[in-house]
Amino acid sequence: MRNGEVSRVFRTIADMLEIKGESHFRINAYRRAAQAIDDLPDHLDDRLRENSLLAIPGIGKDLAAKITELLTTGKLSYFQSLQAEIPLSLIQLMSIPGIGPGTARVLQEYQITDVDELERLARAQQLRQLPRIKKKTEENILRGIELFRGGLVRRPLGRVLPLAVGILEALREQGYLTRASLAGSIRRFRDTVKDIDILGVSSDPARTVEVFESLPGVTETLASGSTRISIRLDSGLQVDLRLVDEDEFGAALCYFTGSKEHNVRLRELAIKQGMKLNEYGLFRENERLAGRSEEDVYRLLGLSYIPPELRENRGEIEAALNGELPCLVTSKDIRGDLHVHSIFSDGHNDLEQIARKALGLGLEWVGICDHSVSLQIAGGLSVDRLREKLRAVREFNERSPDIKLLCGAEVDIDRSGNLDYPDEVLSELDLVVAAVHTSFRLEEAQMTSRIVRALKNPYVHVFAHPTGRLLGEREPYQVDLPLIIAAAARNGKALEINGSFQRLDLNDVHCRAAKEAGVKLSIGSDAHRVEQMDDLFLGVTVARRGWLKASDVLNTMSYRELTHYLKDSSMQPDRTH
Ligand code: DGT
Ligand code: CA
Repeated sequence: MRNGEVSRVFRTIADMLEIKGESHFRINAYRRAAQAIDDLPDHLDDRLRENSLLAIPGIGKDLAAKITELLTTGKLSYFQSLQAEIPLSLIQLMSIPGIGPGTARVLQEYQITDVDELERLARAQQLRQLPRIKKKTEENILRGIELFRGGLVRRPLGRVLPLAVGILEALREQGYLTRASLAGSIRRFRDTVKDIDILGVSSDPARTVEVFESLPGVTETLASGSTRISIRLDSGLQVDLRLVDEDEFGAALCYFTGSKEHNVRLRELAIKQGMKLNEYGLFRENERLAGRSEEDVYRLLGLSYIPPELRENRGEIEAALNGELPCLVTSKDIRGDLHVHSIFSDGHNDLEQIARKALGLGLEWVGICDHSVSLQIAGGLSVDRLREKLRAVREFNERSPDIKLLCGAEVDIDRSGNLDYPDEVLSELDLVVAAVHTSFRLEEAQMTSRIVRALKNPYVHVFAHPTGRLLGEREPYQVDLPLIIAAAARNGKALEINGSFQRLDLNDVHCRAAKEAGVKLSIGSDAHRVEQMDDLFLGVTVARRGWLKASDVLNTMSYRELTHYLKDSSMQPDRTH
C-alpha cells in the first residue's frame, strides 16, 4: 500500500469524525498525520520494516498501530466500523461546494447520501424543511451540484498538485510509460485547476489504461478508449490520460499544455510561415518537421522556448520572437522564506524546528513573522513578548553559522491605517510585514487609503497577502490595487506573494504589474507548521507566471544582502511628499 492511500484513509476518517461532531483534537490528529505521511520522503513500508513509524511527527502509538494494520492487511477495522455509521457516499457529498460537515451531519440524519436524491429534494425545495438548512443553503447546494456535475469546480493548485504528481508516479512505476508529463493548467501552474491532464507514451497502452482505471480512489470511468481515458476520483476531481506516439509527444504536449489562447496564436504563426501546427506535429505540406519535442516545435516556429508558466497569450509569443523572454526566477534561486509563524504566536514550531526545516529546503535564512498584539485570536505578541523573541532570535543566530533567522512581525493595520506597534518598537525589528486581518468590508476607497497610509510608515518593509483572498472561500476585499502598487513603488516597499496554497496572493497578473512598476516581490509561505514551508515553492510558481526574474524577488538575496537592504529601506525618507 502506498503512502498516499494511507493518508487518504486518515483524511476520510477525519471527515467522518467531523460529521460525527467529535473533538477537534482527534480530527486534527488524523489530518496532521495524513499531512506528515504525504510529506515523508520515504515509503511507509520501509518504516514499518525498520520499526520507525513512531519517528514520524504526529504519529503516536495508536496511529502507528493503524498504519501497521493497513499496511499488513490492506484494511483497517476502525475505518470499516466508521463506514457502517457514515457511508463513503456521504463523504463524497462533502466535495460539493456548499456542503460542509454541519450540513453533511443533517443529511446523514435523514439518510440522504446520494447526489441525485439530494438534487431532487433541493429542486423540490424540500431540503430547506430540514433542521438547520436555510433557503440560502439549499440554493448554494443546487449551485454546488451543478459545478460538481459539470466538473467545473476549480480547485487550488496546491491541493491538486501533490495528487497529480502521485498519479503520474504510480503510472510510471508500472514501467510501461516511456515518456510522461502533466499537461494542461496544472503544468502551467495556474493558481486553480479544473482537472488533471496527463500525457504519455506507452509500450503497452491497454495495460496502462487498466492500471489507470484501478488507481486508488477512482470511483468512475467517464470515457474509455485506447488512447484517451477519463476517470473521476472520490473527491469528484477528473483526471484525463492521453496516450500518443513517441513521434508526436512534443507536439501533443504543447497542444495539451495550452493555454488554448496560446495555442491559437502558435497556430496562426505557423500558418503565416506556410506551415501547419496541430497535436500531431508541425508540418510543411505533408512533411513532419517537428513533433518529438516541444523545443523543436518552438525552434522551428522561430521562437525561443517558452516555459509553460508563460503560455497564456500575455505577450510571451512576441517576446519569444524577439528573443526577449525574461530569465525566470527558479526554486534554486530562492535563499529564504520571508513569512513564517512560530510558537511565539499561532505557529506550531519553535525556532530550532523552523531552522531545521529551512535547511532541509536548502535555504539560508528565514523571516519569523508572528502576529502583533491586537490579533489576540492568533496569539498576537505583546511588546514584552516581542522583545523576548528578539533576544531568542539573536541568541539563535549567534550559535547558528549555517542558517540565520530574522526577527520579524506580521503587524496588523487597523481600519484607519495605524500599525499595531509603535514606531520605536518597529524600528527594533529586522523585518516588518504589514497586513490587513480585520474590517474586510470597508468600501474600496477607505480600504485603499488605509493601506496606503500604512505603506508610508518608514519601518514597514512588506505588505502581506495584498488582496486577502482565500481560494474557493473568500473573495478579495475591495481595494484599488494599481494605487497600492503605486504607493509601494513610491515608498520603496515590497509586496508579498503569499505562497500558502489557499491564498497565492498577489496573483500572477498583479505580481507582473507590481514588477513593471518597479516594486520588489517578497515570497512568504505563511507557514504555521514546518510542513507548510513547502508552500514557498508554490509562491515561486506565481512569481514565474508573473514574469519575475531572480532580481525582482527579495528571497534571492543572501542574508547579508537582505539585512542591508531591509535596513536601508527603513531609513529612506518618506518619498510621498
Ligand atoms: P483547466 O482544466 O480549466 O484548469 O485549464 P486547461 O488549460 O487545463 O484546459 P483543458 O483541461 O480544458 O484543456 C487542456 C489543454 O488542451 C488546453 O490548455 C489547451 C488544449 N485545448 C483544449 N481544448 C482546446 C481547443 O478547443 N482548442 C485548442 N487550441 N486547444 C485546446
Ligand atoms: Ca485541465
